[in-house]
Amino acid sequence: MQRDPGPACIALGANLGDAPATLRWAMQRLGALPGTRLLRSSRLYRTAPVDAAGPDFINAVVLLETCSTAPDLLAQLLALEQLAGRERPYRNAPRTLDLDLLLFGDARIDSPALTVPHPRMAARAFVLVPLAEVLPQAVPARALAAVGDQRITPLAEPG
Ligand code: PH2
Ligand code: MG
Ligand code: MG
Repeated sequence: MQRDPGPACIALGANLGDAPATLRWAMQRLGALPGTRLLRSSRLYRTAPVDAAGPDFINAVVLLETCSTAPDLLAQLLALEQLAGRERPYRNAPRTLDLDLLLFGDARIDSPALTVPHPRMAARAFVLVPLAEVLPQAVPARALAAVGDQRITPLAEPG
């Protein structure tokens, strides 16, 4: 029997436009990518900007099972960002949709286009808190404690 390398983990973020609606749309589109299945979605969280200006962000994390390679999945993430009207006027500018590949199973990737695990994820509550909700074994308690001073609160569920 083949060993399961684990899911792909995607961080979603937005702080322009109707960010909760865009994140829900993106979750649905991620699950509809060819050869891909949405395994779990975290709640949506309102978060303070980290190393960025502008309004609060809405953030979440999803787990995917996928037949795609990591570079193919990255290209699909960028295409969805484009569909959502993403512009990049400067680094960490407010955005309609950001989709970051956090983990790709247990793969370690260090190419010019892609570093996995995501190099800054351990410093960010807006990644670790939703990731702990959907994949608790990936987030040690001391990692969560280390970002405990960053503001993050779950959004009320719609309806
Ligand atoms: N993304 C960044 C930089 N800072 N801060 C929050 N709260 N949420 C984000 O998604 C975020 C950020 C770079 O992509
Ligand atoms: Mg990002
Ligand atoms: Mg990004």
